[in-house]
Amino acid sequence: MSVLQRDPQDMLRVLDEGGEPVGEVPDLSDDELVTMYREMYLARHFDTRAVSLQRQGRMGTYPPLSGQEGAQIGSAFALDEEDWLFPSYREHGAALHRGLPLKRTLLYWMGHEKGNRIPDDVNMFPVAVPIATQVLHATGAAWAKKLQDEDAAVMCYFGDGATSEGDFHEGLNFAGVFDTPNVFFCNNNQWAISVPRERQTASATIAQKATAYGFEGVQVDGMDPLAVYAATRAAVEKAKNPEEGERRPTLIEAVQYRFGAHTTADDPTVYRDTDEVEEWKKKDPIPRLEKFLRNTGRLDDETVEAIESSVKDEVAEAIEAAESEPRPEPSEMFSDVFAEQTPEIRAQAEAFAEMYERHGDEGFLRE
Ligand SMILES: Cc1ncc(C[n+]2csc(CCOP(=O)(O)OP(=O)(O)O)c2C)c(N)n1
Ligand SMILES: [Mg+2]
Repeated sequence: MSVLQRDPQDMLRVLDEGGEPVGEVPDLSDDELVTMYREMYLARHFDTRAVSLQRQGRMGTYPPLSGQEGAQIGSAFALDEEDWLFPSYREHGAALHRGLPLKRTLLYWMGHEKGNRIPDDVNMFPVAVPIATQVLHATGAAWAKKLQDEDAAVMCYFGDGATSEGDFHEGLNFAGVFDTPNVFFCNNNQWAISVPRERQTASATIAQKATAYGFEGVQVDGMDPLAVYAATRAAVEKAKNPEEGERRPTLIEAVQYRFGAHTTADDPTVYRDTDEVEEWKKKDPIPRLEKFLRNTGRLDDETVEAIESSVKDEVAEAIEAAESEPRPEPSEMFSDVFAEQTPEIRAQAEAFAEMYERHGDEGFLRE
């Protein structure tokens, strides 16, 4: 487990910005490495199209992931079939690797309740918008796995901003004490909307917070998919099969950057310099992995072109499928909050129906 047994400030790296190995390349087959590249490419193209759909009024608010593909795909790649994934709201890339159809992700951000429905064969929870709440769910799920003697790790994604929530402390503290099979994966993308990383915590790293909970914390270059894979794989294996004296949980801090806006509802130029964005773009995970794969003879022009064209078709088909669903009724937002409607939700649904009746679609949207 030497990958995890390191100083939390000693960032794990496998590829440098030019795609040259600077650490041990993980044991993945050529096919797996090319698939990893394809999925990152797919996530980027999906993201570009989703932002454009929102700009055209064909989708509601959307949180872009561009820049974070290496962290998302590299980490999801390290999960086994039986493991579980608890996302925040930005993990469309990790979700696609896991098998969530792109159409579902589009439906979710188009305001369809159907977008919340996870297929039965995908071990994943729905999007969590309230910051850090999924940390508690993931810790509870991992505890259940342990009590039921099931051999599964539980991966939980959250942002740098989430580490300031009480839920983060409660979840990680519980995981340490009850020794649950959790992988806590912090996508430190330097910003929590307009709050920069240095205003989030005075700790030198987020990874070092694990020390206080009694388990390992590792900082990894989040724009290096192979380093992310290596750290996550070691954490997943330890969660399920710890060695004598090892604690199951791990906190991984993946240092990265979101190239775009927090969501399509915000304007990042108001709070950050374009120079900063340009500096981080030099670390882009996609060309980095592409250079490595080309240099080692695993990828050539022909394969890249085939990937580009199949990805475009796949995204176009998903958009067509999502847009061919009938528009949801606004009242549907109340239907799946609980299995059985509570009196509070029923009262809200009734008040909403009355207002809708009175003001109609247009009047309602203006209010
Ligand atoms: C409990 C709660 N408080 C506030 C918000 C509003 N909010 C939405 S995203 C966000 C910032 C989260 O930043 P971070 O955890 O770094 O994740 P990122 O968006 O960068 O992926 C906030 C404060 C919320 N959704 N939930
Ligand atoms: Mg953030």
